[in-house]
Amino acid sequence: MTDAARTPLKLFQFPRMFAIPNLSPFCCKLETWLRITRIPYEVVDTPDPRKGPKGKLPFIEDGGVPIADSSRIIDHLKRTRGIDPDAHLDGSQRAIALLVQRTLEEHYSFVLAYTHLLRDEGFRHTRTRFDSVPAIMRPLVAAMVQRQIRGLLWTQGILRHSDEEIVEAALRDWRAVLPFMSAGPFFFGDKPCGLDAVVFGTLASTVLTPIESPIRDFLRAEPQCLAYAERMRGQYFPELAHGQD
Ligand SMILES: N[C@@H](CCC(=O)N[C@@H](CS)C(=O)NCC(=O)O)C(=O)O
Repeated sequence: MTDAARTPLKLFQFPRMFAIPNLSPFCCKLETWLRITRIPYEVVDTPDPRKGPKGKLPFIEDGGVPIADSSRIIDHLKRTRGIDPDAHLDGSQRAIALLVQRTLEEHYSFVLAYTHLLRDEGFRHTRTRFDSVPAIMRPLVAAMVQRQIRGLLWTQGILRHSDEEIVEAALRDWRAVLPFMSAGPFFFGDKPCGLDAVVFGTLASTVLTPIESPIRDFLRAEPQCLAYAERMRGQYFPELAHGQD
């Protein structure tokens, strides 16, 4: 056994908010993947993403070595722990998994940043993440972070659209993804795989938080969707399952 396999790895992520593993879809994805694969870890609450080796969260330290980016971390753990929750997938499921992951991570996650961190309804709920900042500095830090997010979303392009257009684009993402979701218990049926961590990562933030949006309304009205999110939370994060959504 190597040193890395003996020491529990450290997972650096934003502190929890609401009754979900993490508001960040990438942090939620990685922690869910760790629970699916039963790899031991300890969480280090990290409000400031600049602490990460690539300036983003999540990141891990494995045997003292920092590794950034949820997908690279998962590849590293598959390799070093010899665990692969995707081993049972066939070629077509692997292709669907990648397309769904790209849709949710490379498009929908930007919508989440907009609805949860910029839109008034979202910011009303998420401004408490600045509570650890000294009161006198809080409005300044919150304004600075919002300015950065606005810059990121403007450069990415999403912020050049109206609120209605952003919502419509997000609904298109989910209308494309949902037909591939099985009746359960997991995305592809009886066994969990890495895609479940990705899908739960984005769904939890949308349907298991009190942040209202037309996207949340749409997804909560899709019967298999809310049941899936609640089932994933109940199975992998039973300690959160009795929270208020
Ligand atoms: N590709 C990265 C994305 C991580 C990411 O975008 N994290 C966001 C939170 S959801 C972050 O740390 N943002 C802070 C920043 O960009 O300053 C991954 O999969 O880990």
